[in-house]
Amino acid sequence: MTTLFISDLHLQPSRPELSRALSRFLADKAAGADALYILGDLFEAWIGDDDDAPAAAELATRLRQLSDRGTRIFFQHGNRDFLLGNAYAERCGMTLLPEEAEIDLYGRRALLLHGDTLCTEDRDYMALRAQLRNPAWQQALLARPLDERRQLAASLREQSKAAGAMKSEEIMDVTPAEVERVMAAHGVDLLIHGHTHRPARHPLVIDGKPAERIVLGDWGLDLWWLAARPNGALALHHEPISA
Ligand code: LP5
Repeated sequence: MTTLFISDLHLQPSRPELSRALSRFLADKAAGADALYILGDLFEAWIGDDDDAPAAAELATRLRQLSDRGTRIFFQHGNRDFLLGNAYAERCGMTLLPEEAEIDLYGRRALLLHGDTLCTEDRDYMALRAQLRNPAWQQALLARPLDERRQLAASLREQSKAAGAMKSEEIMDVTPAEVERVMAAHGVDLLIHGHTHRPARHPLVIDGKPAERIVLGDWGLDLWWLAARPNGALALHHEPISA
């Protein structure tokens, strides 16, 4: 019995090896797992559930197979795939999680986040995020033709890369006070998130008690996953992504 966590795969047509690595992961490591949690940025850019890209259809089939065999699959939005909706989630057999999701991990309460909301010092991003998550803006955007949405996503990526080159490493990492605040607010001693691409296990003290923040890794060179077992053991793993 095991529960697995992954995030920041950034699946994209120019990197087919990522999709192959995920297919192998689903068939081998995730087969028979109690649950698989995908904590956002599964896709490099998700422009709407009506996207006709064949890779998305193939992935839906593979996720659905895992779900049909009894592994519960949960998805939390990232800053690249916040437009992923119920239609695609249902095709995959996965349940959408809220932005801050508390779960019962074999008797221990854990908080799951994508991780971008922890970067509160990145004020330009926070302002952009408020606009991108506005439901009225999203509705209007999703009514636009697919090609137009693709172009907007590409343009946003370019602007984000240019902005990132001018930001310090500290600004793009989590704000420690925000980590403490959100963990204390949820009364948890375990936080699991992605987004920063800085995989690590950070011991903490929250409300005077030992706690931990686990950061999942992105699937750039290695595939990363966290495995949780019923006895409370947690292990952060990685393996090279083969061509
Ligand atoms: O993505 P990552 O990790 O490299 O950088 C993030 C923050 N950037 C983003 C933007 C995304 O990369 C854009 C991709 C979106 C794909 C899906 C789009 C679907 C909708 C559109 C098409 C249908 O999230 C980055 C953070 C970084 O994480 C670390 O936390 O710093 O934030 C920024 O770079 C934001 C900039 O600082 C400020 C904004 C510049 C762009 C302004 C464009 C305004 C146009 C608004 C139109 C809505």
